[in-house]
Amino acid sequence: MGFFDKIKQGLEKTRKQMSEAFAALTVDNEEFFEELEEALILADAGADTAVKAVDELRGVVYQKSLYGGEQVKGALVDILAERLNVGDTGLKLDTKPSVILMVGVNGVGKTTTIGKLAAKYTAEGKKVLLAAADTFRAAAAEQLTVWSERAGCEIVKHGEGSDPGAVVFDAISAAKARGTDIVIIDTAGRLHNKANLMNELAKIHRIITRELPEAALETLMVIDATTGQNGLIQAKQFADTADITGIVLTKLDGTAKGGIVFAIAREMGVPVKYVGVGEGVDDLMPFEPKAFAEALLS
Ligand SMILES: Nc1nc2c(ncn2[C@@H]2O[C@H](COP(=O)(O)OP(=O)(O)OP(=O)(O)O)[C@@H](O)[C@H]2O)c(=O)[nH]1
Ligand SMILES: [Mg+2]
Repeated sequence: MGFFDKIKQGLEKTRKQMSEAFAALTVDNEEFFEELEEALILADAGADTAVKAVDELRGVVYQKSLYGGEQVKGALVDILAERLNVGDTGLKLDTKPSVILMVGVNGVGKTTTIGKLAAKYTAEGKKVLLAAADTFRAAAAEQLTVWSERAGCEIVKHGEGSDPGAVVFDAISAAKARGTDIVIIDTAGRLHNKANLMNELAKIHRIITRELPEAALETLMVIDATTGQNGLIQAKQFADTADITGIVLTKLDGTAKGGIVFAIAREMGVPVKYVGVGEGVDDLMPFEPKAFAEALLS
């Protein structure tokens, strides 16, 4: 299944809301615009995005005398895609080694996303090394080990309760010694308290930039789409600590809140780079604004 179909399937619930709005288009334009705005808000796009996108669409529809579902959809796709264009959606991993640091609150899908990325890059012939820097729970390293075996890549781990910074240090040393292409670091989503967690992340970040000052570093914030606006509020607190370079939006399958991508683009100002559309190893898709907007309205 290609990008478009996977996304389409994942966005089924959000798409349903949008297509109900489009059903009103044939009845009366004003009713359609109202329903569209409501559908966008229901999809958690945020009131600001909903109002502005619909205003813009209203202007284009009247100005260009657009007529019928397909023409209006085409215009809306362009408007929505434009709102998602907040930066390069590709991962910049052009040094050897380069580093991906995965952060986010507990349960959002950090470890799973790392597993999927590890499998993808390993299949592309890259030498990948995972760093199990979530030492808070013993199960965390075990879960990452399973993914490393599945992907066929290496892993560096220490015992439960050990210093995450030490894991990162060891992983980087190993990467330098072994000619690793990509180091992917898993972090805890929860510690004894939040200050603790933020300190830990800051420390990990310092170790990476000290040990690999020239390396390409992607700090990816993972957000669970099913938590909608709440997830975004939590994510913003993390963003204050870590220098986020991209977002991974997980669990887009089975949520009616797919519109959250618009709120993320607007409020984080950082591009969504990947989306998770399931628990399987292949269920991670590079994010493409236009294809996403098209899938949303298809
Ligand atoms: N449906 C669906 N489930 C997902 C997706 N990504 C992750 N999950 C599931 O979400 C749950 C939590 O995923 P983890 O990868 O363990 O999350 P985490 O952020 O590492 O969690 P902590 O280590 O506790 O902070 C697991 O059951 C995953 O299978 C996705 O894109 N779609
Ligand atoms: Mg985890």
